[in-house]
Amino acid sequence: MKKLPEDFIFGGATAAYQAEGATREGGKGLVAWDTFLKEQGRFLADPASDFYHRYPEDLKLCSMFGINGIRLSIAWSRIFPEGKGKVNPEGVEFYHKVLKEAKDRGIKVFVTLHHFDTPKALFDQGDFLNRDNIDAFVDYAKFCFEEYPEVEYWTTFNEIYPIATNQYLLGIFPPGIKYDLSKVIMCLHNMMVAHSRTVNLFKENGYSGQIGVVHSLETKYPASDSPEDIHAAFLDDALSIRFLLDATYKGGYSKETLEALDEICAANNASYEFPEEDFIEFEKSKDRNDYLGINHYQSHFVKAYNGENAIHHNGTGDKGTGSYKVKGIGERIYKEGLERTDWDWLIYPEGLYDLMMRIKKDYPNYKAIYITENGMGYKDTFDHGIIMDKPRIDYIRKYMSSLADAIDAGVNVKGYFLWSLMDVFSWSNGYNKRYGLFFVDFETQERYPKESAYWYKQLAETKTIL
Ligand code: BGP
Repeated sequence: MKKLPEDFIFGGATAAYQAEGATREGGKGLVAWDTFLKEQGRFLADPASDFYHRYPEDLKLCSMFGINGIRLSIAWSRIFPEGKGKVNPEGVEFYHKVLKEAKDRGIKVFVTLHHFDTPKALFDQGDFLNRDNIDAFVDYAKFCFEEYPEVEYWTTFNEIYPIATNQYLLGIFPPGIKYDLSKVIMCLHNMMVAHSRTVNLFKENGYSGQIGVVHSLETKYPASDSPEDIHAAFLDDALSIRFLLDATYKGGYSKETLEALDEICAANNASYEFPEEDFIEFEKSKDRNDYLGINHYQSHFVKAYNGENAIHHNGTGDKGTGSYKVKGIGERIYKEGLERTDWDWLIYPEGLYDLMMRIKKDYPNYKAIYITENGMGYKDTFDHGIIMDKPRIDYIRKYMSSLADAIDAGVNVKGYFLWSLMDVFSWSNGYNKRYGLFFVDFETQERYPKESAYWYKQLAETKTIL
């Protein structure tokens, strides 16, 4: 039995494009995903879970199930359909209404400004590889800070690393480019500059509330004790974790991080150039982040790999079909005896504990941590309105227990947001990978609490992990 603090947030997470649906309603501008998904022909982001029309019902469910926090994102293209310039009043009003409904119910809201959905007009100009779009993002953020003083917690970006790699390494996000490490690195860096400039603006203009960033941090372990595997895990970690945490908290990249980057670039015929002035922004923002949001679902065991790039994304839930081998970095392997989901995501709760202890040690200016996403994609079965999702409950229990251990060991963790509040649309997997506490029948849009929702309610009420 483990206890969580009295003022802990037991939240649920969502994102605009995955929950709202209504992609062509209310004056919303296009995002790159709209055309990308249409071309692929597998699934679309409409209707998703129709949060655009059903947010009062979803927030009511939060209240009924003890959920005292929600993470949501503003769709940039609802506010500025073209990314900049003309404002869409209907989009602006929509988020005022959502925020009011949550406030009336006493639910704390964490608002993300960018969750994978750059407006198409800007995306087509190179997304964050184009530095003009850094200015556009900062302007959009400023507009939101002034328009929505009711927001208490702002997040600049959701998951910069998956954006960069899914867009330019795996090719599963638009524009669908594979194995271009130069683009990966420049996208990571430019988005960190956009984050840093936004934080500096927020603090220098004295807006009320808190601001932070959400990073996807998945712990890396060597597959064996061999020096080659240890080095492979170091390289994978350097690109996916150290690079971003250094930029967030150290005012620049450490020597080890840059050496790793150079080694990865040499193997991949890649290069990078970081303008000097960016480090002035990093230096100013490094102690201004009020919190770090961590999205953590899994860990990776990494083995040395010298072959050609070979990645296969398991986006269908056929267990064992995923593979990840990157030249000059390593191969992520399945470790015997460790559980994984149907989408090949390793279940390893120790990874969350190790990650948090490392942040406390290596980035002591982190101030506070929120677990902003964690959860289990699962093929739920629906039996006359009853959804028994025991594997999901076990998953949450184990990860929550790791989190409680980290708190006991002195890490300042203040809340947890389960991905996801209700079943939503999944970017590269569609609708059969469900994560919600509430089952959504995507035909009728009816919501049904799963067994996990009752379990989570008890957890939120007792603050005790049984
Ligand atoms: C994170 C994203 C979410 C969500 C989640 C689950 O990377 O921030 O938007 O989708 O992962 O991932 P998936 O839907 O691919 O299973």
